[in-house]
Amino acid sequence: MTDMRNIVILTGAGISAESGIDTFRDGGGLWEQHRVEDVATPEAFVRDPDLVLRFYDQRREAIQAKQPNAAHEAIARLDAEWDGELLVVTQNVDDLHERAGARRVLHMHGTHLNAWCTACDIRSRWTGPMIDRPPCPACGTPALRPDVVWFGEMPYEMERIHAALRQADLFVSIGTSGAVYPAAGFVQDAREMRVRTLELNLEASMGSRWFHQSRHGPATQVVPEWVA
Ligand code: BJW
Repeated sequence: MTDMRNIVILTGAGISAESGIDTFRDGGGLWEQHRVEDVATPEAFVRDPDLVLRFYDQRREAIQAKQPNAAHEAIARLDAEWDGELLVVTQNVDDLHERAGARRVLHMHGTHLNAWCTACDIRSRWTGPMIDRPPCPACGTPALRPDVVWFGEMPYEMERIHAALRQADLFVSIGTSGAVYPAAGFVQDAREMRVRTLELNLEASMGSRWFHQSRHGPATQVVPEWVA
């Protein structure tokens, strides 16, 4: 990495898999237990809010019991030591990057630690359940939803992500299937901007062919090896 100064790292569910958090599309993953249209779209929330809130309450509780793994720790180390620009763009709603100590983290699909009030549009820290329709801490209306990005909604901070990609020398994608846009398109965006690209994933992903280089293996192995 000697000739690299500015790095953008994209992470997906695979980086948290070895912490015991289910991925979405692997065998036994979340979408085998729930149809995506039933739990991860705004239409689903209108149709059956109890089902959606229960799904996210369970995941929020499960995530809080998990710990960062060696891959999160390696990225946190890199973040602390890297004096060039670095941005970790995570699709994950868990906070394992932050709990490992990473500082430069952007949650493009939101975070399980926030509630978003659909009445007053204020986001607030929220670690408890939402199924009992608690009032919004800002306006008092019982209209909270998880502050996560569902299909058909605009991911967060796209301008900041593209600005970081434009400045980048290296784009690294870790533990994501390349099935969900716009994140799946970042590698092509990076290539168009002549940014070097590297994929670290358990196995070949839908996007593998776009990367200059791919290294396959569990994140707890390949990420610390790459950072070292
Ligand atoms: C390991 C490992 C180990 C395992 N070590 N690796 C056609 C029709 C309809 C819509 C579209 C369409 N074409 C495109 C779209 C848009 C749509 C989309 O992409 N759909 C696709 C399904 C085709 N995208 C959107 O709607 C997005 N918004 C958007 O585009 O806005 C534009 C817009 C314009 C104008 C008006 C309005 C909007 C929003 C996408 C939101 C995604 N949300 C979710 C849920 C978030 C909340 C939650 O967590 O519940 O985000 S879905 C889910 O998928 C979650 C993830 O962040 C995301 C990506 O999943 P990820 O991380 O890649 O996980 P997996 O399971 O897929 O892969 C895991 C990988 O890890 C695998 O490769 C394993 O091999 C690997 N792995 N163990 C290393 N130990």
